[in-house]
Amino acid sequence: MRVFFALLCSLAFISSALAHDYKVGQIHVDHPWTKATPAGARVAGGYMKITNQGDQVEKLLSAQTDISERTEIHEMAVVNGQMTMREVAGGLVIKPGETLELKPGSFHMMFMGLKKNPAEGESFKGKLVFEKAGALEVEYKGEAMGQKPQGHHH
Ligand SMILES: [Cu+2]
Repeated sequence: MRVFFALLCSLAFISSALAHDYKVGQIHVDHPWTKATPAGARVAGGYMKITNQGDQVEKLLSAQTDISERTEIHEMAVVNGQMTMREVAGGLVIKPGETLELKPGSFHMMFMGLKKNPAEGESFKGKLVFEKAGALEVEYKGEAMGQKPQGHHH
């Protein structure tokens, strides 16, 4: 029985070490991550889940990281029948009670002018700035490269 509990405790410890989430004001940010990119890549995408637990509209105004010269907040849009991405104008809106997932093929962060290529298993620091909640320091985790390269039409 004792062994069983010890095992349970260590499993709980491992899963809490893997999950990472952050909170500022009424904003909850879950699991910021990036897809590992090959050496030489100039851009990388950043993803996470943002939940607005408040009763007012919140906006993600800007973001930055230690590994990029600048970071843009992008959305996907169809232009002339082709899927392209563009910068979100005026900040990314998160409605009260909404969980917005930044993920490949949808809203995402774009790390531009990479100073370092994020590798699988590595993490790096970043900062998110919300209109009402203010600044939040987060850590992005590098996860395995996907099978197909991301389409970039900048
Ligand atoms: Cu993009």
